[in-house]
Amino acid sequence: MSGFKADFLWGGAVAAHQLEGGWQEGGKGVSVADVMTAGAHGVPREITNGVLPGKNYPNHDAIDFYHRYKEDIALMKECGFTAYRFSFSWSRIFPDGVGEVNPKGLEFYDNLVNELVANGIKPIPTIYHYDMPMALVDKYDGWISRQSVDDFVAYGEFLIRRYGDRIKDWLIINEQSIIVEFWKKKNYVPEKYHGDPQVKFQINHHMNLGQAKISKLIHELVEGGRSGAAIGYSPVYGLDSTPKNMLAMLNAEDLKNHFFLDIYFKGKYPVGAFRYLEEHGMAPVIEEGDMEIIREGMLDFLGVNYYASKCVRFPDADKNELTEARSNLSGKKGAMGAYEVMPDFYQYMKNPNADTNDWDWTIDPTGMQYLLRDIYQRYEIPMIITENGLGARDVLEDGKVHDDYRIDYWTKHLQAIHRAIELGVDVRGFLPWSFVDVLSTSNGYQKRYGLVYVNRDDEDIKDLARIPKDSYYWYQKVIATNGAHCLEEE
Ligand code: BGP
Repeated sequence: MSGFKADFLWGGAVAAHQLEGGWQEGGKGVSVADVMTAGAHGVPREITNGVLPGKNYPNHDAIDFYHRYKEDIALMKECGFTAYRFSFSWSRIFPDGVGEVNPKGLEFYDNLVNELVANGIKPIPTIYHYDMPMALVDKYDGWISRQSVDDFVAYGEFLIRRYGDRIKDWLIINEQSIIVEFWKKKNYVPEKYHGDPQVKFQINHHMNLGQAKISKLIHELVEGGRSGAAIGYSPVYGLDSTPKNMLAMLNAEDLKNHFFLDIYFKGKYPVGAFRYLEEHGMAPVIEEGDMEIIREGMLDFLGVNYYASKCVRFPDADKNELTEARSNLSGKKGAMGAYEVMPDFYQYMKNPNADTNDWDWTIDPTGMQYLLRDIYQRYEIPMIITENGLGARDVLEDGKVHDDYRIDYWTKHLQAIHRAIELGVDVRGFLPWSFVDVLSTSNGYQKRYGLVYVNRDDEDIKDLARIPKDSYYWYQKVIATNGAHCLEEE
């Protein structure tokens, strides 16, 4: 018997720039995601200053959802989806970021939302998912300028006024935690700022203000509207029980997790982490009235994006200097670029007690139960899993993809969610990453996550055929039994 409630939402998640394509169609403006190259084995994806000749930008066509959304929604329906997480592309709606709205862009989202609703699939949108309009970067360096707050709010207000009758649950910003961690990869940050890590916390503060203002508008303008954010969340484990390593765990939890959730649900920054940033010259500038804006726009629910847990120790004396995280680009286990160090606070490291995927992301279903219970205990808010999945090099054999490793991953994570629910945590839905193979933000098309395979790779867009994987048919059964299918072997 499944313990998932009858109205538990089952679906999948995606983001505009990773699947839509049509980067210049229907009057769309350029976004920072459009100037991100493919990269290759060992060669990082690069954000270029504009679209440069001779470079490969794989999101320009992506998987052409822009033209194929009906076919894709039919596949969602056949799988049994009751919800779908997607993002609006800011520069498709406002090509210049502000000012004139683009009617063709709106028409696309009108059609998409209506098609979902007509198929009984609840649309759960993200307002901002890594794709700042390039026009605003050119104008004032994007999120680095405080002007971005007003422009973001104008865009958000436009969306909630237009779709608030059909859309009640809104995710405002995707993964501020990851935007801070990889601040030069998930944003276009001009070179002149690259040496100043304070900038990433300033960007984050501007996002907090914009998000809070939009949250308040959702409460005022949308009848029954609920505001949320999707956070990239990794529970942090201490390497061992030495007091220093346990302290490092607390430090990392504060700066990597509570730093975001305390803003969303308590309206303040955690004091210890904030003081640490002040001591190191990295704290954001907070203007008078800012914290009031944040308190007035607290969120109603949390979208949890969980892939992997993290492990820390107190920094070794010879490693005790500010170091930024660098991902594993080759997809060779153990080739992780660099682990983050915050001096005298924490040092990230590989967890010696857990396995990883090929890109060194820890595989840890227990972490799912751990984080859900921890977050619920601290904030007592409803949650939806808005991303969870396994990146792998799937192989198409005789028209089939046998991704039993992914079925195993999701089965164990769903069992962990179920156990957390049994223990009283309020989890209302599962929207794994990803419904379909989309462009990975760090590893192009080598790394796939979808329930549905897409026939393309980094260099060749081929025929973009959609081929349901074994995990798709497994998930169909999970949904049909409201979760019981994945609990059978618990
Ligand atoms: C999250 C993002 C998604 C998605 C996913 C997988 O951080 O919200 O957009 O891409 O991670 O990560 P990646 O694409 O880097 O493999």
